[in-house]
Amino acid sequence: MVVKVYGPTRAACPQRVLACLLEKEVEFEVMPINLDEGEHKQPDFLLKQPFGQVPVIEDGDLRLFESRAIVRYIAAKYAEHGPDLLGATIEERAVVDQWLEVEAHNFNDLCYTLVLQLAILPKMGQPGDLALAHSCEQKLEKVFDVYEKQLSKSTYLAAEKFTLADLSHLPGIRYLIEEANMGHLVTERKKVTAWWEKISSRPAWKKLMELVR
Ligand SMILES: N[C@@H](CCC(=O)N[C@@H](CS)C(=O)NCC(=O)O)C(=O)O
Repeated sequence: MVVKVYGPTRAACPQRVLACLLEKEVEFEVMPINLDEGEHKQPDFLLKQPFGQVPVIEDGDLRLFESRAIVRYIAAKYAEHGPDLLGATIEERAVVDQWLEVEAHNFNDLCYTLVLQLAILPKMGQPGDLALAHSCEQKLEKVFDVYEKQLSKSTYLAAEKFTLADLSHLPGIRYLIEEANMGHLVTERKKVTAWWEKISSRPAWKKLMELVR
């Protein structure tokens, strides 16, 4: 059964889901949603995602939104395909969940605001708030300092192997480096640099980048 993914492939949250499907080698079909034209706020889309955001997936009778809930679902349902992204024991899964929560609550908002102010708004012809961007950058420095420490204890954030905790960071960090010119947050940290090089050179992520570009 082909999983339908609603959302533009250029947006970070759908990319989290697409990266997971590619890792797990699950067949999918992208159902394009034009954010610039506000398609995600139209009544028919709101029936799928009541908050008017992407992504949404449909897998048979199941319809699901929230990208991190979706990747957890895909990793569990398609456990027999591709690499294990969840952890093998209850304890390993708990640590993966912990770092997934860190990505969602400590990293994502700062990353999103920085990219919005430095890349997205200027592209739309609106000035970004540089003071807000600077404050987010300083806070993100601290988050990456924590990652640097963690990555000196384990090769990946939650384990010695790549998991959803790492995968979930891929879209946001790519935006920081390539769109917001914030690559120094990564390159100034040895372990974070080695980690980023490893996770962003995975075949699934490279394949997604080919689809997107
Ligand atoms: N927590 C949600 C966030 C979804 C989200 O913010 N999606 C963005 C694209 S990355 C979006 O739909 N933006 C348009 C909007 O919010 O109007 C998830 O992870 O799925």
